[in-house]
Amino acid sequence: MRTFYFLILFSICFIDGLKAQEKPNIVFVLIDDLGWKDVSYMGSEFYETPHIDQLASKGMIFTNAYANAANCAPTRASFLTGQYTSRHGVFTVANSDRGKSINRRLIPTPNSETVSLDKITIAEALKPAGYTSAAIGKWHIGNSPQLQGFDVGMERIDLGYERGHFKDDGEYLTDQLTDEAVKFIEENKEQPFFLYLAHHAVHTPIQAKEEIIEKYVDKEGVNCHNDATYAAMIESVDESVGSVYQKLEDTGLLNNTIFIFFSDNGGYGPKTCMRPLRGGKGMYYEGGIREPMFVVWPDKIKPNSVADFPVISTDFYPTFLEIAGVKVPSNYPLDGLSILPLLEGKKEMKRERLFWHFPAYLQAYTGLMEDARDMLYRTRPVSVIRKGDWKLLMFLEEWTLDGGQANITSNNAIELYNLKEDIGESNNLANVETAKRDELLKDLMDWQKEINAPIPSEPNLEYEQQ
Ligand SMILES: [Ca+2]
Repeated sequence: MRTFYFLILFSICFIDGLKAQEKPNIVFVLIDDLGWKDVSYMGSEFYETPHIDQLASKGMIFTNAYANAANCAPTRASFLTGQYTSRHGVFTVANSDRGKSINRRLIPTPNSETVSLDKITIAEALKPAGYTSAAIGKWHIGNSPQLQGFDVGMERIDLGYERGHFKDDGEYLTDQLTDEAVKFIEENKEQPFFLYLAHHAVHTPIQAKEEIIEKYVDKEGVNCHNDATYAAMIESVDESVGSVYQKLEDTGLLNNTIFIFFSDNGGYGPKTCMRPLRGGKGMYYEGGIREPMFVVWPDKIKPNSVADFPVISTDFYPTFLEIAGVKVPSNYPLDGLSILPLLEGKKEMKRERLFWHFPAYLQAYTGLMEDARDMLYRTRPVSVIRKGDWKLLMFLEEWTLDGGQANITSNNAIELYNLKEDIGESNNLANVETAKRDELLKDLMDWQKEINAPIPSEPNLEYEQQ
C-alpha cells in the first residue's frame, strides 16, 4: 500500500515536472540603436560579431524584421504591450515638438512618456502560465518593470549608473547587465522564465573598453563602418550574447529555450549606416526601422534558415503567448500576429499590411542627413504602410495643409516605393504607379480611422507668420 502511494506521489511530481519543462523559456535580447548592417552576418566587413554570427547560423534569420518606430521608447512600448503606438500614446522619446518651432508647420500630437498601468504587458500575460519574468537593462516607458508585471527589474540606476556606460570603478554596463542576466537564468532554471535583456549599448554616448577599441584602431574602415569605439561597443554586445547562450547550454536549458535577437530602431547616423538601406535612427525610411533579427530554438527551427516575410516587434507578444500556451487576454486588442508558422518553416503568414504612425518631429543631426527628406528634420509627422513589396509614406504636413487628396499629384505628400526593386527608396513612384498608390493610401487611411490615429491638423502660427 505504501509503495502504491509513493508511486502515485512520484507520478504526480513527475508529470508536474514535465509540464513545467514543456513550457519553453523565452530569452529576448534587445540591443539599443543597433543598425541593420551592424553585425557581420548581415554583411559588415568592419564590425566583428563571431558569437552572434554563429548563433544566427543555428536558427532563422529574418531579413524583413521591423521595429514599431524609428526611436527607442515607442518600439519598447509596442513590444511590451503588443500594440501599435496610437493605442498606448508613446509615439517618440521626450517631447514631440523637437527642433526649432519656426520650421514646424504643424502642432504635433503630445507624446506620452509612460505606458499606462492599465495595459496588459507581455510579462503580465505570461504570468498565468507560470512564467517568472525579468526586465534587465533599459526600460524607458515610465513606472517600473515590477509595476508592469515583471518579477525582477534591474535598471542601470539599480547598478549604480547614472548616465554613460562606465562606472567610476571601471565596471562596464554591458558586462554587468550580462552578469545579471546569467544570474537570473541560474536562479530560475527549474521553472519557465521570460528574460528581457535590454542593453543600453550601442546607444550614445559611444564608449567602449580600451582593450577592444585598440583592435579596431588600425583596422581599415569599410565605407561608413569605420569607428573603432563603436565597433568595440558592438563587440562587447557580441560577448554578452555569447555568455547568455553559454549559460543556457551549461544549465541544460538550450533545447527548451527560444532565443531572440533584435534591435529597437535603426543605427545612429553619425556613427554608422545601413547601406543599401536609406536613412537611420529617427527616419521612417528602411534604415530607421528595419532591424537585424534572428531566432534560435534548437529542436524547432532548422539551422541556416531564412524568413523574408515582413514581421514587426508587436508580433512577439502573440508569439510568446502561443509558445507558452496562453490565451490572449480578453478585451485586449493585439496588433501583431504570432510568427510561429514562420519559425516552423512556412514562408508566409496571413497578413498583408504593416503600419507605422509618427505624429511628431525629430530634429536633424549630422550623419545620414543626405538621406532625409529635408535637412532640418530626420522626420516630420508621417504615417506609413507596407503591403507586399510596396511601401507608402504619407507626410502629414503636406497632406493636411496642402490640399490632401485633391492636390495629390502636386503637393508632394505621398512617397511610394517598390522595396523589391528599390530597397534604397530612391525612386518615388507616387505619380507613376497611381493605382498602387491609391490602394495603399486607402488601406492606410482606413487603418488610421480604425485605430483612431491622431492626425495633427493645427497649423503652427509661428511658422505661418514668419
Ligand atoms: Ca534606440
